[in-house]
Amino acid sequence: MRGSARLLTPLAAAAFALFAALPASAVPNWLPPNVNASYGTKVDDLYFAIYFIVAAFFFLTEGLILYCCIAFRGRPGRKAKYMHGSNVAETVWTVIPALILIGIGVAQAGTWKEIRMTFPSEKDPNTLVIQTFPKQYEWAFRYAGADGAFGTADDVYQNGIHIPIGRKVLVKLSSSDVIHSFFVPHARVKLDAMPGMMGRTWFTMDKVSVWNLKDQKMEVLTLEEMKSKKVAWALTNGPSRQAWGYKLVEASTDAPDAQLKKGMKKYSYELLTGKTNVQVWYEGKVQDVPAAEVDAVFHRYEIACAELCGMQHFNMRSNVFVDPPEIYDTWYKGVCDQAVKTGSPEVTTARWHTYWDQAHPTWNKAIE
Ligand SMILES: [Cu+2]
Repeated sequence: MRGSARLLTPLAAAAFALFAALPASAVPNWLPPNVNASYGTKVDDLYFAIYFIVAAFFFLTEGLILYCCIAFRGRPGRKAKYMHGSNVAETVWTVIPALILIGIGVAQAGTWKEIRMTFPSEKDPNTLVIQTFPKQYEWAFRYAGADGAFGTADDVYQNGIHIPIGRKVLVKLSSSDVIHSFFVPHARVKLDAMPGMMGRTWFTMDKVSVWNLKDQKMEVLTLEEMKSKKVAWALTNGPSRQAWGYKLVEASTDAPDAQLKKGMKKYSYELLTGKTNVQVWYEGKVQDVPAAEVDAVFHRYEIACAELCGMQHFNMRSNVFVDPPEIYDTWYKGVCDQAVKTGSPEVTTARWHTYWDQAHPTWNKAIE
């Protein structure tokens, strides 16, 4: 046993050092920036608390296995002993995990209640209600339109969403085929879309996503931080933008990692040919500036499907654009006017009418 103890000490020290080194070097890059102002921090805090508990026990148990493999390995003259088990050991390794589980259960109860059991009232004019009705393999969204009611002729149908910065967004979702899952990593929001059931989730996003043209990277900015930047629009930003200056060039989702590592960019924004001046959002209003002065382009947050829903699941993505309030209002008025003027194509609306409006009319009613 003396030899074993000599082995155990450096092993335990190495395991502990590895574990202790992890948070400093790896944690900051693991998660995308958290822009959910309502409860995002609480989600991350719980995530890391559980992560560290699991990681500590991982190193403890794997370390013990490794130790036993080496310390009790077969040697000439050493005989295996048979034992019937130990009631003390069984009790200890049952009670400790049970207590930890209960502890986590108690610690998360308040956050669970806040996120999953309390919802912003739909009757509050400050709550933005958006419905989503995904299918294999695309996201489909619906806004109430000018009359404020769902299931009416002026509803606005979109493939991606715009939301005003800082406003509470309530998403009502279902599915018309298999189970999908509405996932906005930056907002720490995830909820399954179940056929035949309507689920609700909500969040607030308090930062705008922009693509920094100089550094070629995504940045998240508060309205205050945005004031000193000249931010232009890109083609990807929705049909009602008239001031497009750039177009988004995106590497295909199946581009090999090697190619991306060799300098191929996941995203880049190119100035549209023939553009010398572009419209930007600067100092709180829309202005016209030479393209050379532009700092950044309005960029998207990703919506992903987090449920393995079929062969093209990996491709089932969409966008959230978080807009300054004035920009959102202009966008929303634009799409509402368009919905009244031209209506939405039958191919888009038929599925909603049959499987949402007619099958479940109560889903369109505002919940207090
Ligand atoms: Cu899906």
